[in-house]
Amino acid sequence: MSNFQIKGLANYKSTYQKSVDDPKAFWDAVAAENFVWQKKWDKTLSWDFEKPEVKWFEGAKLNITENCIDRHLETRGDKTAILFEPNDPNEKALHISYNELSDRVNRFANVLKSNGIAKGDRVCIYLPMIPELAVAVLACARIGAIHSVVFAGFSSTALATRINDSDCKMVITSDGSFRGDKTIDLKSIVDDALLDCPVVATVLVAKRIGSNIQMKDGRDKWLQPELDAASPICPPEVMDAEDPLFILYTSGSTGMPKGMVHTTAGYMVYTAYTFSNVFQYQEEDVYWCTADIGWITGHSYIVYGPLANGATTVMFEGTPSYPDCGRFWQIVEKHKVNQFYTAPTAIRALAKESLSNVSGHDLSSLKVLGTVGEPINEEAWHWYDEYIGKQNCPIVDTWWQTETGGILISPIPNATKTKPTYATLPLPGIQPALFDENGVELNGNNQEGRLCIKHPWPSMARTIWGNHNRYRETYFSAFPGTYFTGDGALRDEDGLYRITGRVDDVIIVSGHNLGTAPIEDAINEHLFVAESAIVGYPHEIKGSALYGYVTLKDTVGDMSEEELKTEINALIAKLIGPIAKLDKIQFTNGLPKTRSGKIMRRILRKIACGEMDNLGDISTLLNPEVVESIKESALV
Ligand code: 7RM
Repeated sequence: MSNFQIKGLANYKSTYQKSVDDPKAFWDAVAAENFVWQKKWDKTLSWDFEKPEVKWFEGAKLNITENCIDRHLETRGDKTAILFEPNDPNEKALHISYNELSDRVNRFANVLKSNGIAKGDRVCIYLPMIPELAVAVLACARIGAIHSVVFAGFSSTALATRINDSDCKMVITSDGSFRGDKTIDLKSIVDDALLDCPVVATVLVAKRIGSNIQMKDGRDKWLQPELDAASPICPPEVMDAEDPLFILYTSGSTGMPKGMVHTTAGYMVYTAYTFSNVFQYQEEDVYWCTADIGWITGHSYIVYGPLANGATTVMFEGTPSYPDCGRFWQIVEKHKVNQFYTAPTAIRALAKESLSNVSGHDLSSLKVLGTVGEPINEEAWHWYDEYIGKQNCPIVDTWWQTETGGILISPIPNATKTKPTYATLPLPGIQPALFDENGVELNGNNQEGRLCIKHPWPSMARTIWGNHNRYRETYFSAFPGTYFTGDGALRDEDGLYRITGRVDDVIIVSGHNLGTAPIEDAINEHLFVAESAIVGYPHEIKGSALYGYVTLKDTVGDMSEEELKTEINALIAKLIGPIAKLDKIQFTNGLPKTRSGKIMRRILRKIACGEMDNLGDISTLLNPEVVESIKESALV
């Protein structure tokens, strides 16, 4: 892979420059030299951000599973492709080799076919983090069916909405799932959802927990007997570069979830390229991303990116706190994990616990640490650096979105420097720009504005399933001619980017623009604070005032709530300025979060504004129960 991995700052700079000067030539070379194609493309790129329309590698023919599986069999057939670590530490880990993965994917692909699934059909996958999930994803890709993975923590209502939006003909699920010391009855959630899904003809059921479930005649089938009867050979479907590979739903600020559509060739090229560079994966390494495959992070950096590189990718079924808060570190030690990729919310949760959870484990295999999903605060960044990385592992703070398909802004270990709370520099091919509210581009360094991307990259989503208008309006209308991310960012004196959060999280207090993230950072610096969230509420004089929700650690010494409030405000005044002091502070047992760990400020904002009865759908939250207790003691 000659031009694949960047080493050294000079190489980063020259590679980046080339990618901006001549994006087509740059991606042409990356795509030509590092993948197998059934036919090469006629045209590298055509694009129009007004329509908007983007096409990469038009005319090419390929199948992504040939790149993720078949091409590795000769040299890496016995190498572990997927290393499955079960929920229960006493259950044996499973090393699935590339040969075995090939066998499983081909059989599964044949099962899809024999159950009436053909190229272009949509298949909903609602599975826990077990090998069947990755295999089902790849089996769809093998035959050109469009997978729509729905995170197996979503409710039956949320599942039905997603199944119907894209008219899925089949659902793949399991009898249930293990999560910590609980089991979840997935099949009955599917049964409930399907009361409202007329198009679904078949449900394939993987056996995981061995519970006694209802099987509906003519619709439901156990997966294993089907796999056993299927042939282990299924020729890969010939796909066009721009054929859809998958749909993945992401929640908008309002209304229906958006079914982001990703296509085949560009997504493959970009996820493989960025995986290789951001994690600096080497042939013998073991790579672990703790995300769920139900999110884009799992699609791109558990399944497709790593497998396209012939990597060993860990799939963990369980949770960071079972059987205790040392589980992540125990797994790192057990499998000698080299690259570890997780979310700030997990880091903060574990940092809150006793250090003895970490210190008992040998973490010396680690080379690169990653974070994704939300801005990481200073305190969490330093804890990760010091206690997990032993100040010897670069932290790649990777900024990207479901819509972007792959990482756009991130440090590259051994090439570019890290800076706490900064995603730092754009990866090759990415042209970020900052704009002010009036649509004027902010040139030069030391600027803060709305983050846009000026030129297409191969893995950008091409549309919203069934609603191209919404795609245009959401991403291409605020700043015509560019892709608008919805995030704010600042560019420091050296040109490094720090993502400040969603732009709708900006609060204007007495004419001062305040980002929620820096205030939360300041609060989180307090020794006794575990986590916090800031929202604005209307104020007669200031326009908006600040309401802080603060979760404390288990130990707060002998301080009273009043003393704590005073100290928190003193800290904010010191770190940001008196203007950012909170008008109200409510101590909470937890903060409402999405299943992927993002704080739901929308709900907190409504509570702070006294709009308790109008919180919208909270059923898809990770912890809907905290909303009740926050409402009860709200300061309104
Ligand atoms: C990969 C993923 C996307 C939103 C995005 C940001 C936020 C993600 C970072 C981040 C600060 C980061 N996809 N975000 N990564 N903010 N630093 N490194 O999370 O579609 O689920 O979310 O997440 O606001 O727009 S996502």
